[in-house]
Amino acid sequence: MERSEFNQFFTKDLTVKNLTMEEIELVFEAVDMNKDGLLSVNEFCLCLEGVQQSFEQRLRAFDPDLEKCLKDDINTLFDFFDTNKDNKITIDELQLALKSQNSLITQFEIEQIMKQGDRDMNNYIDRKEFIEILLPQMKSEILSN
Ligand SMILES: [Ca+2]
Ligand SMILES: [Ca+2]
Repeated sequence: MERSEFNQFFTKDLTVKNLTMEEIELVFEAVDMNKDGLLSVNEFCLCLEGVQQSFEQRLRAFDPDLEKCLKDDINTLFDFFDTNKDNKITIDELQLALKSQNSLITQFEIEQIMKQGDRDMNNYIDRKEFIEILLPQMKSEILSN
């Protein structure tokens, strides 16, 4: 996924008007680990992997306003994935959302992402799990800059 596609994903496909370009950039930077301006499946998986211990201390002192802003972004992303709006992301919804962005993604890769995201193993990713996965990742990315 290229940066421009990612931006489009938020501004056009998602029809979200309350996100600023800066916030979108922030999300992209957080996910694009190797800074090549492209999102790979690996980066998406990594982004789902969760907390890095070394950042925990600094995370506690994290600006609550920025945290709220990040949570809003993650909630927006969750709503995009949760197509039937039942506050659960099933493997089918995950597949649909990811395939719309990357038609080459395999079933195996989608299952891996699901496995990492579904922490209580009830076969769907709820809003809390989604935030738990993405928030620490985005925070640590900001703190490391
Ligand atoms: Ca759903
Ligand atoms: Ca779950």
